[in-house]
Amino acid sequence: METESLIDKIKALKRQKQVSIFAHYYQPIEIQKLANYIGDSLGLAKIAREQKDSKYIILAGVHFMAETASILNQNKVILSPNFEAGCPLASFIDPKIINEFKMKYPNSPLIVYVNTTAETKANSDVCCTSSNSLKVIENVAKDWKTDTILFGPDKNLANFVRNRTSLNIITVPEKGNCPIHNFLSIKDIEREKKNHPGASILVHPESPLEVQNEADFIGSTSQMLQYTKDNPNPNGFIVGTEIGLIEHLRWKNPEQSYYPLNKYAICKNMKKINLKNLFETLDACGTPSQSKYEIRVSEESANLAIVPLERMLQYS
Ligand code: CIZ
Repeated sequence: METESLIDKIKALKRQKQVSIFAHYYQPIEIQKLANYIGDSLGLAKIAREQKDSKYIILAGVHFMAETASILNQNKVILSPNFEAGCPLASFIDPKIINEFKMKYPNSPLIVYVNTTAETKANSDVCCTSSNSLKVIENVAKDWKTDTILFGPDKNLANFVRNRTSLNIITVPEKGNCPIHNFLSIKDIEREKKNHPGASILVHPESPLEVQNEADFIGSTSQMLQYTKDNPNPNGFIVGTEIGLIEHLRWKNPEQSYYPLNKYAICKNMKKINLKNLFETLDACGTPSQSKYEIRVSEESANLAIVPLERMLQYS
């Protein structure tokens, strides 16, 4: 099918079947443009909760995002256009690894990043995102009355918080990382600074510490977006995160200039959602084929995983 006709069909089906499309900032721009809501995983999960009029929610993002939305909205049908859209960072931690660290540090709470499976969340104490990691960690230390905190699986996000608190943060496991952000380097910073003199440098806290240290601003996708609005720069912005956010910025705030810190920072998994599988998911809504796209978290896991997620929502 031609792209234009696929887009028209998606728009028509969305209206006809009362479906809301939620897209992450890292989604291909043509998917973002079809979404009812665009945001980070926390923002999308929160909006999903407040949604009253949609029968179905299609979550265009990687698997853990759809799972999180489903755990927080157990009475809603959450659909994913492609179950193969995984997150390599989430694979760095699992209940077995958690158990090893819990045996060593039995009295220390475990905070896990939202980029984790439902099983991992179910075995943790509190969850966090890159928007609220610092706030969550400080509140957990206070409430658990401890200065030793287990934190995983992203070693770079752990370094980001470690540099901003006096707490003893143990990374679980030691070397977890997002390959897209972890490969950003000082060389990228040097090259892009030369190419775009005077541009502000924004980087994601999943980037290596030496890259974070060169930034004018370190923040999550939604925080970077806000920063570009609050701090306009006629010389533009060098943006150190997945390319989807740069496409979003160019679309929504075209009066400013945005340059990728590295043009190869593309998450293959995020791009596994496309017009074709989005159309197929919409087409299946309300038919027996719907089950092929439905996110199902076991009741047991969902009831355990909702606890760290709810704690995070209270803290942030
Ligand atoms: O929380 C999210 O959605 C992720 C994974 C990154 C971000 O900064 O938005």
